[in-house]
Amino acid sequence: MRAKAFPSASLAVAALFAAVSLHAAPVKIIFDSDMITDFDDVGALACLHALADAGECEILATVSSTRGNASVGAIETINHYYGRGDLPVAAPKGMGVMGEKAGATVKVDPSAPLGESKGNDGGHYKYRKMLADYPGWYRYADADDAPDANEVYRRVLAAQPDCSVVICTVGFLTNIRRLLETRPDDISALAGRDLVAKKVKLWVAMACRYPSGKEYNSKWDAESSRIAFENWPTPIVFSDFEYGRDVFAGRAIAETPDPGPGRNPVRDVFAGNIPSRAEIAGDPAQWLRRSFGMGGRSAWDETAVLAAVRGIEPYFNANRGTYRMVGNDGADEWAPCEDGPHIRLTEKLPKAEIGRIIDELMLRKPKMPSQDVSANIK
Ligand SMILES: [Ca+2]
Repeated sequence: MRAKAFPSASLAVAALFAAVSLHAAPVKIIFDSDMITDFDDVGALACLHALADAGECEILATVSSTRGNASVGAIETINHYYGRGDLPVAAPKGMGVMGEKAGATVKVDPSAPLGESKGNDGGHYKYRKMLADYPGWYRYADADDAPDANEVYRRVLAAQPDCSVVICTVGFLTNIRRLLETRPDDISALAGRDLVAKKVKLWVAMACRYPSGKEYNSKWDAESSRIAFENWPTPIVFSDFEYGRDVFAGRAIAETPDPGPGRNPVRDVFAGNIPSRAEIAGDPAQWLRRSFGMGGRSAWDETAVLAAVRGIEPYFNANRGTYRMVGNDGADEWAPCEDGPHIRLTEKLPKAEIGRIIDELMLRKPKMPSQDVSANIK
């Protein structure tokens, strides 16, 4: 299925800048996330909802790129908090990362005690805990029970105007690969790549590592990453590992007064997973290696949401080239090229200011509180 990325990269990217710089209408977004271990995904989805509350975007679907047990339920819980509990959700079928960490080959045993020495649920603990703390806020306790991401992607895309949808991935590329490989069906007479070419105007991906190396999202399903990057028919904007690693966010919401159990899942995750200021002050270099700073957690995924909704111009410099997977062990490589199909984001606005913008979005109260929250707890 290998194909040239698109016929006129320069024209397409020029159009991209115009399109994302001058939004007259809310940006139509599909959000694709891996709520399996790390938690910048939670910040990213919170930012997306805040931007939707402000009328800057319209969220079309929120899908999981993993089969990790609580991955879909966590997305639903955050959607519910923002009054959008009815958004389409989905997960990959037949393949995809699962378990308590990206390298796991089996799913977490649902009967495993929650957080018992964190041994049974590993990095997935925070998401299993979210589902335990917010009963009644989600439909799918196991991602494998959720609809097929192929069906949701195809149904959502088919219903949208041509060249109108922005896809923002902040996890693995499993769903993107599977979508490209879909065949014509009852939803659309177009095969996956043709449907994407017709309906999608841009893919913004938190993925890859500059100038070369391995990055979590692109390496754990490397075959899907390779197929997705090589065959995607629109420009791709990358917020890569090196850009987001020293953008920090999340301490602001973590340090807000505790509203009590079961009231704010976004605050819960950041309050429960960010080291204290004193801990970081004691050994900032060690915490930086673990992707924490005084401002909170590295905000890789939140930066992708900013670029997807508000565009490149206000915040980032753009470098043209091509990201591609090399070899079979999940490594990637950036090749600069002035008419390349990809854009890599680099610092324009100081990163500390990007962190403050993200924090401000995460701190916003939902515009549409989901009724009396307690009334939804079964
Ligand atoms: Ca992620």
